[in-house]
Amino acid sequence: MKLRFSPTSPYVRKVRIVALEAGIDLELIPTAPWAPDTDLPKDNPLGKVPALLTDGGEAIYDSPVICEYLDSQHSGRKLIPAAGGERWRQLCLQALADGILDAAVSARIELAMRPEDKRWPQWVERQNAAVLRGL
Ligand SMILES: N[C@@H](CCC(=O)N[C@@H](CS)C(=O)NCC(=O)O)C(=O)O
Repeated sequence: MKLRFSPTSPYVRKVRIVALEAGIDLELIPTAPWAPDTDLPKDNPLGKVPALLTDGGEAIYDSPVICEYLDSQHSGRKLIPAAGGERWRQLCLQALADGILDAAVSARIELAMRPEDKRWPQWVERQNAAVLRGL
């Protein structure tokens, strides 16, 4: 399996940890999602990493879906149980972690990419507060 990845993406890091826990080797394909000439949308129309390419050539995207897919591809103890209360607890924890990442990335984009005169400090404060509550 191949993973389109960027070394700075926290979502990619999450997927790589799941792959390690599951004992699955991923071939890493360096991808710069923000590059204007990136071909990433052919594998993920949303233009985001991570995107997983299965051995059958299918593209799977959005990190929670990739994590669930990887977890289905090994015979060891499942990280995300198939059913029962523990499944919903794990999925909820993942949603919380993803929400923390969403808020942190959103604040980072505002501070690092948006022109200074167009920044919205209250937005950054709101995102940072969500990160802290989530943690
Ligand atoms: N919900 C997505 C978020 C992925 C995401 O936002 N990735 C960022 C890198 S950290 C990206 O590729 N951004 C490019 C863009 O938004 O155009 C997931 O969980 O996979």
